[in-house]
Amino acid sequence: MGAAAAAALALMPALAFAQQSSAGHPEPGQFHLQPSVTPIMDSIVAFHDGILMWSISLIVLLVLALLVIVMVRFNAKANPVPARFTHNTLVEVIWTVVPILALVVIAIPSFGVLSDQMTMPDGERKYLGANVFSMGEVDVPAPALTVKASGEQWYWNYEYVDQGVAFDSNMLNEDEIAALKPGQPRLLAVNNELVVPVNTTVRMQITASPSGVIHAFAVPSFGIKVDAVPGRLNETWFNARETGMYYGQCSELCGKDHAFMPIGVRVVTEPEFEAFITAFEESRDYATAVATLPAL
Ligand SMILES: [Cu+2]
Repeated sequence: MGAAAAAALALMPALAFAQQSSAGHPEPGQFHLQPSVTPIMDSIVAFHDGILMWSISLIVLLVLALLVIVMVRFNAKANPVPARFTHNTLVEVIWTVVPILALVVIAIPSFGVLSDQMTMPDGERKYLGANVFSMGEVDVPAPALTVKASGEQWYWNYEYVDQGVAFDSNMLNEDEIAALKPGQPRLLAVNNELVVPVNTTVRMQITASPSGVIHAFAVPSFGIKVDAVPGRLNETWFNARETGMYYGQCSELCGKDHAFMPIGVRVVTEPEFEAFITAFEESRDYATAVATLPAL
């Protein structure tokens, strides 16, 4: 009892911290989704916290209640002579139709969110945002930047397509983090972050090296996860409303270093991004360009 209370107390600060934090990476003790900074992730959080949690909670309670009734009323002691019937049409219709209705209710907002994720904004289409039962009320501007992410073995290569500049992004080991970027999360920090502007729609083109394997590009705070397939260009988009560092990981079992090819996206202000991309275009050197940004 004492040990359980001590364990609960030990966990509480971690839970409280995880709840307040807006860090774009997982926290010890966290058990909710990572904080959202895009309209798509708003939809995913609303879908999860709303219809999905209510559905599964009610279903669990219903099944639990049925089990308790069966155990109390129909055990051998309480009910020594069981009924012999094997069919009941009404009950069979109910237990077929009710799950179908439950699936339909879940499917409607789910397909809406999926369609939002897969449809590139054109400046006119409305998105669901945090209200997955709206028929669309969130404005999203058309993409102003195109980035191609290519899954390599085992790191990511990013190309600013219209600017014609590219760079590799590799994971930092613990010694490198301590030396170069102290405080950044283990197994997520990278040497070269993908730099994008805040409040700007970014078109992400996702592929993998032609001689390579399938990876997947995923950033939880943005609500994006797209397969990176050799010879195929998949597309998705995001529009981040807060500056900061956001981390993701390869999300397709791709080989020996699958766990060690994290994705680091740094969202900066628009003037900072202008300075960065101008320096990148002129120097064609990532290190020179990133030197224009404030230290992380
Ligand atoms: Cu991979």
